[in-house]
Amino acid sequence: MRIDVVSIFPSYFDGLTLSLLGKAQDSGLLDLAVHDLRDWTSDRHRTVDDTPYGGGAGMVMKPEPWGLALDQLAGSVAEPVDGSSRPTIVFPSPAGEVFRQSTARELAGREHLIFGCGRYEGIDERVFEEAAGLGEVRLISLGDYVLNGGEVAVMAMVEAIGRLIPGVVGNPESLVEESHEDGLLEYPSYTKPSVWRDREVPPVLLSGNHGAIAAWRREQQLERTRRRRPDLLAD
Ligand code: 6GU
Repeated sequence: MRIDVVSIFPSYFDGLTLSLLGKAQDSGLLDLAVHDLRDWTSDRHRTVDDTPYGGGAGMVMKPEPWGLALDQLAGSVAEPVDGSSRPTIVFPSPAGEVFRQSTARELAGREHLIFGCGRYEGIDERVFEEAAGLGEVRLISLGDYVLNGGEVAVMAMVEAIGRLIPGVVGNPESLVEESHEDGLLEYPSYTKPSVWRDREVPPVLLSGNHGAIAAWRREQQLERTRRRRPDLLAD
């Protein structure tokens, strides 16, 4: 899978070379490139923002550098004649659809993702219209709170998507048992010692009875989900 990220703070993404996603890049499962939006400016100050038409607080990202960046990156991956590999272009935005495990799964199936990180009050709206001519455009939010820019949101999305690429997580079974994969929160985990500071591991886990263990874990998943995230059970 190819992922391009465009940002005015490319060094935010240095962390993605660590751990599992770093290995995925080394082994060629993930081809991740981070780009500085200012590379597509042509003025001496490498300007990426300007004041909003109609007035108001803050600055808006200018369309020209975004247009050039997306033109170049959308055309950067060899494409079959049927156009089936048009990129999916994701703009992180608190005004977008909420990012879920199902969103990560869907995007992990794409050949080419481009993430465009906005800052300030956002990107000139015409950039989204223009991008729709280059690929499938998605505005995606991490949740109902405000970040200073899209970078941290994109890091979260790339990590959630990247680990779903086949081969990135060593033991695929560990993916199946996680929170949200079956719509429920994960069951609690314990390891040795069986007694720690007078706290005992639930005896069923030491019983060797696999049926009883599976039933207990399911019960724990349901109980936790009811208590912490009743909204998940309503869905
Ligand atoms: Cl994707 N971007 C920003 N700037 N703030 C957010 C967000 C995204 N998701 C939640 N808050």
